[in-house]
Amino acid sequence: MKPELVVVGPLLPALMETLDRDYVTHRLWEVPDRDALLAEVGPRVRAIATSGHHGATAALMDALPNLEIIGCFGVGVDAIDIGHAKARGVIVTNTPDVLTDDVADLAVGLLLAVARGIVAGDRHVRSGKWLQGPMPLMRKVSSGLVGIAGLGRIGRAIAKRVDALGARIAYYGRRSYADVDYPFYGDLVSLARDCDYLILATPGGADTHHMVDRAVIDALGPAGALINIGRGSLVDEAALVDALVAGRLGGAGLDVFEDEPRVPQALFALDNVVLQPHVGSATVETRQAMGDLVAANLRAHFAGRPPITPFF
Ligand code: 8YV
Repeated sequence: MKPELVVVGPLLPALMETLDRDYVTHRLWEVPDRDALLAEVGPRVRAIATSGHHGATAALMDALPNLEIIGCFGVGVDAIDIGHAKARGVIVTNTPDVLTDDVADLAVGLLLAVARGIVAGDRHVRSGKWLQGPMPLMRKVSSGLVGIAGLGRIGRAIAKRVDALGARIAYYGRRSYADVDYPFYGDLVSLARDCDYLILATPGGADTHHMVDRAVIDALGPAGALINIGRGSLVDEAALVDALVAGRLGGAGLDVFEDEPRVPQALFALDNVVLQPHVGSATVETRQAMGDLVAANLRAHFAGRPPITPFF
C-alpha cells in the first residue's frame, strides 16, 4: 500500500511526478472543498509535502491525526507551525545546503546591481538616454563595509563571495562566532550605521519579524543600501518604501517581499531599487536538487530510516 500524502501547493513538476508515483497524493489546491477532502482522507494521510511558501498550519496538521512527517521544499520553514509539529511529534524536513550557493550568488548579484546601477544602466542604454549623456556615477563595492545580518550557512557563503570582492565584512546575529574574524555587532542599528551595504540572510519568523525597522533604515541612510534575500517579513516594508521614495535610503535589492507576489508599486519607478521575484534558489540544478532531497527525506522515513535533513 502506498502511503497517503497531502500536497499543500504546486511543487516542482519533477517532484510532483515522483510523489504521484510513490504515494497516494491529495493536491489541496485542486479540490473545491479542502475541508471535505481532509475529513474523508485525513485519517489515512501520513505525510505533508509543502514548500517554504505554502507552509503547513496547525489546523492542517490537526486534520491529519496520523501525520508523521512534513517534507518542505525550501530551507525556510517559517510558514510551517514548527511548535505545533513538535507538540504533535511530527518530523519536519527542509532542504538546506543544496540551495546555499544560489541564494548567496543572488545576494551578491543584487549587491553589485544596486551599488553599480547595473539594471539602471541597462535601461539607460535601451531607452536611448545614453545619447543625451552618461549615467550618474555609482558606488565602489570593494572599498565598502558590507554588513551581513545572519551568519548561518547562507550568510557565510555570502561573506566568502564578498571577501573575494575585496570588501570589508561585519555581521549581526543572536551570537558571535569564534571561527570567523569579522567584527560582530550585537545591535543591528549600530551595524547599519557603520556599514555601506546591509545584506539580510536571517530566517523568517516571529523572532525576526520587522527586524529592519525605520531606525535601522535611517541608520543605513541615504548613502546606504539594503539587500534582502531572506524573507520579506524581516523588513517593515512600508517604512522601507517611504525611505526609498523620500531618498532617506540610498538603494535596495529585494528578492523577497511581505505579501508575495504583490510588490509595492511605489518601488517600480525607482532607479536605485532592483527587484527580483523570489528567485534565490530558482535554478534548474538547485530546484532539482531540492526536489530530490524532499523525495529522499520522505523515502527514508517510510523505509524506517531517519530523514536526511530534519529541521529539528
Ligand atoms: C524556495 C526559499 O524555493 O528555500 C527557501 O526558503 O525561500 C526558496 O528558496 C521557496 O521556499 C519555494 O516556495
